[in-house]
Amino acid sequence: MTDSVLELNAVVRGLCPHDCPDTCALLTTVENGRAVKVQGNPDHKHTQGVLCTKVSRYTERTYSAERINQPLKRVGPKGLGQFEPVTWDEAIADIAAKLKVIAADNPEAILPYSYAGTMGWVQGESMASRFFHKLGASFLDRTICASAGGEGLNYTLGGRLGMRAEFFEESQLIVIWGSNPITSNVHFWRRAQVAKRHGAKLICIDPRYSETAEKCHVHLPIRPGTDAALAFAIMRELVVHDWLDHAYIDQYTLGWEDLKARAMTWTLARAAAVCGIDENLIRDLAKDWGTTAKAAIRLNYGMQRVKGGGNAVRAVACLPALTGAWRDRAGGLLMSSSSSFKANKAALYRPDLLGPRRPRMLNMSTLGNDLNHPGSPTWGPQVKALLVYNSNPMAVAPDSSQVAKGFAREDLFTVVMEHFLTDTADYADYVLPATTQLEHWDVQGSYGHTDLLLNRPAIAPVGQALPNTEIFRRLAKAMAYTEPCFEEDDLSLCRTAVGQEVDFEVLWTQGFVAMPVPEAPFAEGGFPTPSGRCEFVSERLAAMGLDPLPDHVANYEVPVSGDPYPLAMISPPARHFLNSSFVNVASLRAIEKEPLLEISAEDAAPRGIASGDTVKVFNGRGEYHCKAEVTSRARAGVVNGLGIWWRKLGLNGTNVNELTSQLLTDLGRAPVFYDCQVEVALMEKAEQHV
Ligand SMILES: Nc1nc2c(c(=O)[nH]1)N[C@H]1C(S)=C(S)[C@@H](COP(=O)(O)OP(=O)(O)OC[C@H]3O[C@@H](n4cnc5c(=O)[nH]c(N)nc54)[C@H](O)[C@@H]3O)O[C@H]1N2
Ligand SMILES: Nc1nc2c(c(=O)[nH]1)N[C@H]1C(S)=C(S)[C@@H](COP(=O)(O)OP(=O)(O)OC[C@H]3O[C@@H](n4cnc5c(=O)[nH]c(N)nc54)[C@H](O)[C@@H]3O)O[C@H]1N2
Ligand code: SF4
Ligand SMILES: [Mo]
Repeated sequence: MTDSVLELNAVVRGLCPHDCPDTCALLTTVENGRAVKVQGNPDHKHTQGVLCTKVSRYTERTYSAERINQPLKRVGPKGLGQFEPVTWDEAIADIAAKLKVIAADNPEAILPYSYAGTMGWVQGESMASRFFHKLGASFLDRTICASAGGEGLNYTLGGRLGMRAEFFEESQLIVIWGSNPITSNVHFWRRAQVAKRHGAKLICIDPRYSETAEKCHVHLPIRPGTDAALAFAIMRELVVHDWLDHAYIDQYTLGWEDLKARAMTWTLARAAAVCGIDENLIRDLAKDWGTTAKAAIRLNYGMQRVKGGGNAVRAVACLPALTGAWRDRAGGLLMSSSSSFKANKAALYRPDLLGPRRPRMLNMSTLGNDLNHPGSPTWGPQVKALLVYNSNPMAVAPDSSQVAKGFAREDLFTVVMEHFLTDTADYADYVLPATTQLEHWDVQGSYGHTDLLLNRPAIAPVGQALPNTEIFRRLAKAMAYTEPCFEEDDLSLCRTAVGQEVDFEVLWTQGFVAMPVPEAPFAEGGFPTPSGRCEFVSERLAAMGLDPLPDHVANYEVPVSGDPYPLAMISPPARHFLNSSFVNVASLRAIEKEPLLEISAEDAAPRGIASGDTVKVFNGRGEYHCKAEVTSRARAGVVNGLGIWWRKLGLNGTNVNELTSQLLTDLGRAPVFYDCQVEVALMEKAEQHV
């Protein structure tokens, strides 16, 4: 088997690499060397032949006239996106020369910055990690999305593991908690629909009356950051009514007496006051959870982007063990399945190239502070070079005015590998054109199901684009790195990544392979925690000086009387964008129309705001201008700023992250995007139509 030659006419098997729990299997139809159609693979049970609207239009994105198709060098001021084309040789030689000078002084002044533009194991961190390990660059703590909840799961269940997606179809109760699957997990939503048709009750817990909440039987519109309070009140009801599975608790859990003592302080009235909802909603939810067989929770990351996000996930993750819901394959909880996969990280990333060096680690979620830090003996050197790939930090990182100030530093050397001239690319000294999924090899697991998939290139690279791997290979050569690992080709990297446990032949012929995970992972305990039990109490947390039990941890920013910023703002995903990806795809932007703030009638009226008016959303960190929509999607006291728009497409060149802070969560060092107080003021009335 060798690197297959691209065929002019074919249907090519691939996988969707975007940051989405569905990880679909793709079929790309190629005619005369051009991709004409991208569809879901009907043979893959999680994809079922269906893709979301975004990726169904992948050819529009791939062949967009705005694709960067040659290396670019900055010719104007930083941030204005003024570039001239250069050759690859020139760009690589100049970048390597600059990195050598910085590294000669201290390689930790160089910082990689990447996230999940592609989640592929090969175009993600393979050759890139090798390069940065050899260089001795600073490490990046990749916390921007899932680390608070991920840690919460690790301490409670022992890993990012849970129910298998397919068995939600058999559930009788599905609690959709901090998630809007119609937007962000559409293949799960299809399964929930199957369950609903079989009589299951669907309950949604979300401050926003989301597209999903609208389709569920019950909606609990809790205040942002109050999920743990709700979970504790449910626990108390379970105790009071003895809806507990005592045998499961005795055999397979740790610390119930302590947890119970804490839960008993959470009366319905106390929780209702904290969550800002009617106590009957909580009572009924507890009864449903305590008395329904095959009861399942689909927890998602929306509820952990607040100060107490890690604790909230810990509290919710205790619920299935209390009722023994894990005993049935259609009961339990799923937040992430990513621990089901065992990428061969040592072979892929080659940490041995570090030798004895142990570079400092900088948190991607505090990029604003990090870029503006002058350096110190304890913190380490000032950041002098930033290499960005698979991410758009100017749009997605919190506290953008600080990020922009950092990126604007004249003494910062910035390289951005991208498909498009994003907000971040506008600040680059060099922009390097990267291939898309249709143009390169990759292999990848999923965080919403348990299949591993292979991606074959369907078409030749557009313009002069190169895979991330090849860009790092060329940089390694220019830096005179001679280790053979810098020569490894992408197909070989796919094999390296997968390791020995997976039959590559099956992956090769079928395009996907199921991981050998049990149907009901914790039916008989077997939690991969130190005690082997579901750990209500965690000695690992106690050893770090933290509360060993989960607790309700209030938001950093809570409304107090006389507060200049009395409204809580959350900024969840827009349906037709994926974080800040796809915002520049014209047909998708046409559906999302323009940056929008959802506001309740109660909050709009006293401010003189009507739908269509232009408003200013502001706090001590900055301001963001957008259109208002007065809607029941927003509850009183909470406004919803949807999607991550490109700043340059916003009314005043900012987006919601102009308002979010660089504070971090209780566990996992993650950002608190949905723990953010603002005020909203009318700027301009919409034109009156008569
Ligand atoms: N179309 C689309 N799909 C996406 C994305 C996208 O941008 N667009 N993003 C992808 C990424 S990166 C991720 S991480 C995943 C997961 O994405 P998530 O971050 O889980 O996003 P959603 O599924 O929209 O669910 C978030 C929901 O949580 C609600 N929420 C906000 N604060 C709270 C709270 O304090 N408590 C509770 N209970 N709910 C709260 C929001 O109103 C929202 O409806 O989705 C992925 N899928
Ligand atoms: N206010 C607010 N902010 C948020 C969130 C929120 O809910 N609210 N969500 C947060 C979450 S969950 C996440 S995961 C982060 C996401 O943050 P990011 O991971 O930065 O995601 P994207 O904004 O999609 O940007 C990814 C970029 O990678 C590029 N890309 C894609 N494939 C490739 C490739 O193969 N090679 C190269 N070189 N580039 C590629 C795309 O063109 C795109 O510009 O944002 C976070 N920011
Ligand atoms: S973004 Fe999600 S739903 Fe859409 S094709 Fe990719 S994996 Fe599937
Ligand atoms: Mo994410």
